[in-house]
Formats: sequence, C-alpha cells, structure tokens
Amino acid sequence: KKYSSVEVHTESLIEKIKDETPKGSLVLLVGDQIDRISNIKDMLEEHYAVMVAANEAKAIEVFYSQKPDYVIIDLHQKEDHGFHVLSSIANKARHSFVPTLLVEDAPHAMLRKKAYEAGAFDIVHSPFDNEEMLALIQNRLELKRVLQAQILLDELTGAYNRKFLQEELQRQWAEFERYETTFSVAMLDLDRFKRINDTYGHDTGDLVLKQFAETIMKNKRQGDYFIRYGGEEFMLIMPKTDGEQARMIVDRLLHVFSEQPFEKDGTTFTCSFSSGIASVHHRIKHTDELISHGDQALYMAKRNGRNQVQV
Ligand code: GH3
Ligand code: MG
Ligand code: MG
Ligand code: MG
Repeated sequence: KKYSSVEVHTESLIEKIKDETPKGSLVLLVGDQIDRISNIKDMLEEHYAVMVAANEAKAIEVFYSQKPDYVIIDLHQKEDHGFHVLSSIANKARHSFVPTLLVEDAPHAMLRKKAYEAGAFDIVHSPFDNEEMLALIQNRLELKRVLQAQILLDELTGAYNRKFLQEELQRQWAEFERYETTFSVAMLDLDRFKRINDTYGHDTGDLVLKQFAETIMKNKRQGDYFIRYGGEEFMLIMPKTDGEQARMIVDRLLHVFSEQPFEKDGTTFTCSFSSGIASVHHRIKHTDELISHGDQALYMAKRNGRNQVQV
C-alpha cells in the first residue's frame, strides 16, 4: 500500500489564526513504516487535515510548500531520515511557531537530548495513548495560534498588521507572476478623522477605529484580508478580484459603515471613509507600485469630496 499525499488547498494558512479553534489545522506526518503511520493518521484525521510524507525529500517539499501547522516525525524510519527531516525544517518551523513532535519506541535520555537540541518540541513514546497525544497536539496548536495572533494582528483593531501585509502581498504577487491570477488592493482612509479626535477626544477616536474595523471584518468577503496600514489608514487585499468587482465590494462596505451612528455624551455623529483601488496588471512591476497606484486613487477620492471609492 502506497500513500499519496492528500491535496490540501490551504487558501491562506494565516487566515486560520483568527479561527476560534485550530480545527482547520494541517498536520504533516513523516514516516515510512506504513502500519505505524496509518495508526497515527487515522487518529489525527478525525480532527485535522493530514498529509503524509514517506521520505525525507517529500517531507521537506511538503513542509515548505504547504506550510503545515504541526509536524509529526516517526523516528522509526530507515536510516536516520527522521533526524534529517527535523534538522532541515527546525529553523523555519521555530520561526513560524510550527511545533514538531517525535514519535519513538523507547526514547532513551541521549536520544531525547539529541532530539531537543535538533529542535523537537515534544517526544512521545510509542505506543501512546490517543487521547493524551491529541490533547498535547491541541495544546501546542493553541499556543501557535496565540503567538501568531500576537505578531500578525494590530492590537487596537484586531485587523492584520503590516508584517502580515508584507507576507500576504508577496504571496499574492507570486501567484500573479506564476498564474496571472488577478488581485486588487483597496486603500481605506477615514474621512476627517482628526476632527473626530478634536471634537470628541482621542478615546472616542479609538472607539471609532475599533468599530470601523469590526464593521469591515464582519461585512467583508471571507477570503479578503483586512489590514491596518497605519493610523486611520487600512487596506483590503482582495484575491482573484478585478478593479470593478473591488469597487462594488468597497462601495457596499462604505455604505454600511457610513450609515452607522456613533454616540458621545448625547451627541450622535457618523463617519465615512475614502477608498482608492488598484489592481495588478502587466505594467505594474512591484507591489510598492501597486500600493502607490492605490494611494493615487485614494487621493482622487479625497480630492473629489471624500466618502467615495475611486479605481
Ligand atoms: P482626511 O479626510 O484628509 O483623511 O482627513 P484626516 O483628518 O482623516 O487626516 P489626517 O491625516 O490629517 O489626520 C489623521 C488623524 O488620525 C491624525 C491622527 O492623530 C489620528 N490618528 C492616527 N492614529 C490614531 C489612533 O490610533 N487613534 C486615534 N484616536 N487617532 C489616531
Ligand atoms: Mg490624511
Ligand atoms: Mg483620514
Ligand atoms: Mg490618513
């Protein structure tokens, strides 16, 4: 019996960090002993997406291309494959908070020491208790989720931050270069926001920012990424979306947000935003250029009277 890897289309791994539970996680299982691996696989598949790699090269390829959330390496493999895989991925795994778990029949202290030094997070003794193993994995995945949220989300609004923006833009750009998949970005800048701060105070300004973010996140399409670009400027990355589609979507968001009343000490007010949209095309050579096109469209929207979307 030969394992073929399961095709998992992780539309965005990072999008998962906002899930309440890491149930959508992808686990990479590395090992060449079929019966041992299928036991673990069966157990995991009730909770996670699982990909199996039966050799070193495949394991490393899958690790870098599919970006699993968790890696399990069965050390009971021919030669020293398990350790090779671990050494090849340990650094990258650590940097993206991907926990690695080793499975070994009777790990003695020397082997455990070697494994931890090579970057293993945990080692379990086979045979193991399924429930215990699952609890361990779930625990680690939860920690991963929290850590990733810490580094990729803006604290005030819960939108993605610029670190995320850089990563996601590169990803979208690579897709565009390889497959000519279109995508658009929308720059969103709150209108006359300084006035809100000056009139109602900075705390109210903060509340408006939070509420704005909540409204966009609730009403945006699921696959679009909402990012705080800085201050009261935000961005939407809209995969597989051309300029006209993007305009319709952002128009709808603008409509919803600008109708929403705010209240401070008995006074009610509303807030709007202006948006500039840019889409990839062949004359754009770099993501910075794309953003600058979006900025120019945003500038037009402001100059044209605000509370509107320009492409
Ligand atoms: P425009 O319609 O041209 O965009 O006008 P504006 O007043 O929104 O633009 P301007 O760039 O002049 O002012 C933006 C203001 O946003 C200034 C800054 O103090 C405020 N701001 C930026 N970040 C925050 C924040 O985190 N909280 C609060 N309360 N205010 C912020
Ligand atoms: Mg401004
Ligand atoms: Mg503004
Ligand atoms: Mg601004």
